Amino acid sequence: MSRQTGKHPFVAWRLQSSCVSIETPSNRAETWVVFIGNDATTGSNFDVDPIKGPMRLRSPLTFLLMLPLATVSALAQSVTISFPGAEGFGASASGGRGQPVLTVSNLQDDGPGSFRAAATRSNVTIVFAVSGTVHLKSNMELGSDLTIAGQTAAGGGITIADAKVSMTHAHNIIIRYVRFRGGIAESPKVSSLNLSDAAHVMLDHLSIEWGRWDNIQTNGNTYSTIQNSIIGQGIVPQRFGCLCESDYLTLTRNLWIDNKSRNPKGKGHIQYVNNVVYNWGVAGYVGGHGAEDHFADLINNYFIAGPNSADSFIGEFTKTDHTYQTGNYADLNHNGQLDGQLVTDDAFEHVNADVVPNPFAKPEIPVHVLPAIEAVSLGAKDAGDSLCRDSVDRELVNQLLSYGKQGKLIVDETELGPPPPSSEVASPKDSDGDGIPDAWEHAHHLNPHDASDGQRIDPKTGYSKLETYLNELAESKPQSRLGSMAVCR
Ligand SMILES: [Ca+2]
Ligand SMILES: [Ca+2]
Ligand SMILES: [Ca+2]
Repeated sequence: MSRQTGKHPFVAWRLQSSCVSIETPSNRAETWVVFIGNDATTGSNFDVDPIKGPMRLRSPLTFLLMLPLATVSALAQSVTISFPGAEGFGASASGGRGQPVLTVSNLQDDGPGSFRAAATRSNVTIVFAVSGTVHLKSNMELGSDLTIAGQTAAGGGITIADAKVSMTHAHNIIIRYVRFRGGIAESPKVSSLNLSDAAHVMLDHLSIEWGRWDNIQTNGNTYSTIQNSIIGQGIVPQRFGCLCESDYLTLTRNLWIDNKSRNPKGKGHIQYVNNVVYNWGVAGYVGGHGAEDHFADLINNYFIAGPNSADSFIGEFTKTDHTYQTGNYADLNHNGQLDGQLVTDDAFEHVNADVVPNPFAKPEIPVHVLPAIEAVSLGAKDAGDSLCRDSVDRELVNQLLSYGKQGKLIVDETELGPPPPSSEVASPKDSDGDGIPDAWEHAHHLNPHDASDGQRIDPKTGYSKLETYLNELAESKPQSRLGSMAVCR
């Protein structure tokens, strides 16, 4: 048996490993990879689930795992993160990677070329050749193994309005740069976006507003992330942010604004990092306050009271809310300056939380943690559909930056005046319909008359050619990165 030792580039799981060449009884040489289960950061040990990635072992013993190289390659693909910048429990979602493309070409409620006809399918990536607002006539359910690439909507981007979008029992979904605004036209007691009973969902740069009960509901959700999003301006009858009842949900770098409460209400296992909460009404972050055990890590968040805010930036905890907190700030003085105070464990004990010394959450793809004050400036620049902030989102960010002076809980969106005008711009030409414009295909040595090349996975990155294009689009917002709030695609 020959032996070769060296580090395998499979670093996503931060496992030490070696390659070993073994001569099998059939004299067919196979290369195997040995994993040694020492996590470099925590000293903990993992086992390996091909869907969820490494799972924490209860045993402190180091373990050995041998897998054929071909199997390891397949596993390595399964942990390619959703896109650069994806973090937390949902960041291994692959959506419609490598699957065919469907193009939304009109703003109709249903029928060929509509959002509904495309997004209710599974095993697809959805791109937009149209921008503006889709007025849904009824609630809709998304498919599985699905990517919705809102960054492809030119001009003012895409808004889904007037009804609830759900993903009940769906799995493996990526959605980026879309506005979901149910509005007063939707049924009472529903949300704008519903992740209930869905698994492996990655939501990024969404604007989720005007939900009639909560803006978002996640009951029964597992292994998901909501990041870089605006969750705000809930409307009657309840006007709440999120009933986030999930096992392993990461909420990071979101702006929660003008919600009467539940920013969110956290039940299950909630990782809550670098969020900014502005102008809550009754309460900011709300505990699970149920008989069952709940776990939450609140790390480096900033709570800023606005005109409608009581002092209760946290509330409704019980001793079943096992809560780790560090680096959180609360600014309750409404003085137009960002000058919050560091939140102490005593503040959480005062509202009856069970303060614990260590965080529970160690997702496979960790969350990059910023100081709380940097989360505020980043949220102001980048939260929501920041490729094009419309007048609604610009107003919300202006309220945040008044640091206590401006903000309003609304009854419903009709009091805001006419809806924001949609800025419609023609999409670039995509002759073969693979989601990649001809010009980009030419520049990257693809064939603008061959739809199959967009689905091809680049072994160097783990992303399809289409995803490489989509990731580039999402990163191409130089003005918003510089702080402008009115940038359009
Ligand atoms: Ca202040
Ligand atoms: Ca193309
Ligand atoms: Ca092509």
